Amino acid sequence: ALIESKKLRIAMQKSGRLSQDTQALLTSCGLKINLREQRLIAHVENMDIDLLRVRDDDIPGLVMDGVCDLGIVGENVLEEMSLQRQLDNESYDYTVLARLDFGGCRLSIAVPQEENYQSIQDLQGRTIATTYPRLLNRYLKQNGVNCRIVNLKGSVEVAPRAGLADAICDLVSTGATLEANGLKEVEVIYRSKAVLIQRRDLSDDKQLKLISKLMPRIQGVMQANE
Ligand code: PRT
Ligand code: ZN
Repeated sequence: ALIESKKLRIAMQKSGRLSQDTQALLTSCGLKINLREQRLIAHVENMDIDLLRVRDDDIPGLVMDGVCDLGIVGENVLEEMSLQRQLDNESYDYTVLARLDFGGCRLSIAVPQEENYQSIQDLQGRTIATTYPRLLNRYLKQNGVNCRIVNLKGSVEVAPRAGLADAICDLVSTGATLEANGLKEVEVIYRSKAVLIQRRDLSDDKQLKLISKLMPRIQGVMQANE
């Protein structure tokens, strides 16, 4: 068969903000990883595990479709994808095995600094640029606010200056990017960390046993980091 391997497949971000911490976590759990090559698949030398190194945006779908058994991804990306799949009537099943201690950030609405912002109601009828249209839409609905949402894949923070939007909804960690673009954070709509997820229909005994062996190690590594 094309997909004959019973190896446990873990999807992780290939290069980006989660890559190093993910790799460090797996290494601390005892996985001997050979990432020298810039390849899609990295074999774990001492366990029946393959690492699939992909864009973070692809990780939720790979797990929800059962193509990968585990995945490590930001809750922001995971939740946005779940909402999208729910709306599209596609499967969006997964189990969260652990909330990890890295990748922390918040998804926030920001407006130009000179704006006299009082409450979310001030955004009624305005235009907001974001990479997270469904998380934003859910928040606006919950607050009874109607906005026009402009979906941008990148450079969201320049949208107000470029005249594309009145406000933005983007990830924030230190706030330096907002500051540098003359914006101020006015609403936190979602708090995110990296999570370890498992596909719902995983039933292979060997794979389940391997996961049961890894989980206490992951908890142990996180406790040691506290
Ligand atoms: O190539 P690929 O698609 O895999 O990566 P990516 O560019 O889409 O994502 P990446 O590597 O930037 O981020 C991966 C994940 O890290 C995100 O989905 C979040 O879960 C988490 N994370 C944590 C962050 C940040 N902190 C963060 N600060 N992701 C992005 N940012 C960006 C933010 O978009 C803004 O541009 O950093 C800027 C703000 O940072 P501050 O410190 O200036 O506030
Ligand atoms: Zn991405």
